Amino acid sequence: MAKNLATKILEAHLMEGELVPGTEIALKIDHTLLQDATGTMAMLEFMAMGVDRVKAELAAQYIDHNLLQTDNKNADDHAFLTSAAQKFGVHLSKPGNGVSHQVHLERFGVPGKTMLGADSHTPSAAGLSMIAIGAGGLDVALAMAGHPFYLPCPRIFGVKLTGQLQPWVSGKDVILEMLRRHTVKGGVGKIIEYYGPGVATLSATDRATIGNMGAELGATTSVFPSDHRTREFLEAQGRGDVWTELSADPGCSYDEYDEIDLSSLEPLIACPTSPDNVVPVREIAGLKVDQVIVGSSVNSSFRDLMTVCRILDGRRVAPHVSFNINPGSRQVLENVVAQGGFMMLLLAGAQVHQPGCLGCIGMGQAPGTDQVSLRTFPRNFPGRSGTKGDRVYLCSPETGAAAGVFGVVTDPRELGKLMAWPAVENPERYQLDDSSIIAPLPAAEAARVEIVTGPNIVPFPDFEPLPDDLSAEVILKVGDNISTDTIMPAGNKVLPFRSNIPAISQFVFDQLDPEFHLRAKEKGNGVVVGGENYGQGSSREHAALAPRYLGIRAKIAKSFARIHKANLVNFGIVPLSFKDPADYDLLNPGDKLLIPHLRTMIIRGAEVIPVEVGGRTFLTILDISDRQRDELLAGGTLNYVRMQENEE
Ligand code: MIC
Repeated sequence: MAKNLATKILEAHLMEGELVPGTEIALKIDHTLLQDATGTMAMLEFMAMGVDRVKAELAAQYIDHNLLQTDNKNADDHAFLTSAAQKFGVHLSKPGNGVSHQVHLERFGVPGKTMLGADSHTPSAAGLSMIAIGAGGLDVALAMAGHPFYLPCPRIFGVKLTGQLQPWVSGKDVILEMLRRHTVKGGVGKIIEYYGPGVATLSATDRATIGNMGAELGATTSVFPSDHRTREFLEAQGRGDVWTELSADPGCSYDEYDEIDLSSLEPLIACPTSPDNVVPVREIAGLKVDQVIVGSSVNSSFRDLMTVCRILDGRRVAPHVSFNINPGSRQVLENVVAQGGFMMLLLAGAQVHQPGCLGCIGMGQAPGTDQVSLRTFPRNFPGRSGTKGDRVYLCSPETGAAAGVFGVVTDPRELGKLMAWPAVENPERYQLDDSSIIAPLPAAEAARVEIVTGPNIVPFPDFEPLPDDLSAEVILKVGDNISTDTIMPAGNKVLPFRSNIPAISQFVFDQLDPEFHLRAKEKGNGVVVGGENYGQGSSREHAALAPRYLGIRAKIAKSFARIHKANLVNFGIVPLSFKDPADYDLLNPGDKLLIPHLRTMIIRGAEVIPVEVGGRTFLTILDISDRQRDELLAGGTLNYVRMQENEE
């Protein structure tokens, strides 16, 4: 039977279950990816499993998020991660070497492999035809320890690409078009597979852009065929030997279809405050722009930055615009420098920063009050930039550069009146430099490495098993599409506490309700009520772990985002969805809920869980696997894994 590519890669890695959408499957994971913001906790979790050395084929730890060193904390975390990477056999990419996704593409990615990353943008590796999935740190720690990754089997959504992008339109516009059509919920439970004649017109790094922001569609991941464009990129990286050709069988089918004629796309922009709030750039043309940032985890490749360099070459950025460049990697920066791009940026008045995530995760670069910021980043959830009431727009490097030149939002095709389309391609052979990647030590030497834990590394909290009757109070009620940025903010004030749960828990829901943490702790057992797509966005498990630390025992929502739901179970929070979404309207903060015999019901496999409130009963659904039920009962996955190990 003719098969699509996603199915072929999944089949080659299937360890348990069958490829029936919605049922639980277990996948063998080849590569693991950690970054520093989620990685300190994941590394502590890995250590708690008592495994001597990583068992995945390749494990990489990147330091790319917490780059500001305003006190000891981030530097302590870097030292901890460096020593742990050495001890356990993990490649360590040093601060300043670049964003995990870009560096992994450059130096480690292999077509047809699976990867699990503690970062929702891990699917950037779609650029090299990997099935790369974002997950909570604990799931990645388990994969590092050799466990398979469990997930609901996704549906495969085939998107046929035809035609060719017009000048001044690029990969970002393709994914913005997907978001315009399908919204931030459109990819939930799906792998998006791109196919068709238009694919060959996109470079590996364009494909990475599209894969990266598949996360914004809520997709499990995205995948592209591995073809001559993939080989071209790998050869340019001196890694042509890892290339293999991969494609869907002719005549295969998909669970769902869409088609994009690349020739018909125009420059698009996502308006505040959601990545799916997409309009053509021309519709908001003329809006005064205060800040532009090109780069970070998406649109930070050589092609993207060099395109901006060429646009700015011989021009000056408008005087009122702060124009910033965040290179995706040291390699990108070195190659831009080698081709004279750096000088073009400097002479144009751009601020060039070190390679890393930076403003994308609120590590600096926050815009001023009411300022309009155009960013090539993947997300613009409220307050994510670090500024309350921020006005962040997401766009392509071309649109960002046009705003830099004209000082107002401008359709980049207007640049065509000033200059020819630069048509930049990635280099045929990159200048290579792996001096900022520390390779794993041989096992004997690794065994002698001492793990460095500074005062910022606080041990993982213990959680008790689930009680039989759960009585809890509604602490907060929120609306639809609440992102993990709202639940557990990032930014330079909060991120340094990622390895200190008691400290970070004080910031839970800080934007909406600064008293949340006090109330939750005071009440003992708490519940949060949410709308649709609750917990979308980042993979940060702290959005489950910190609320659990504060006593949140259940979340009741209309629906959940995939990674957040898995994280809730991992830390013993019961994810219940309303059977009748209208019951959402009946609940209010302060309501006292009782779920009698919750534990017994979970043991019996009950899917419908009645909840009592003020003399009424409403029904909720617990849609999780049998394995997840055991984890909930144990008080979380770590407790469950430890229990199993003790039994063996
Ligand atoms: C994000 O874009 O939100 C991040 C920063 O990459 C996060 C990771 C984090 O919260 O540390 C993600 O998407 O997983």
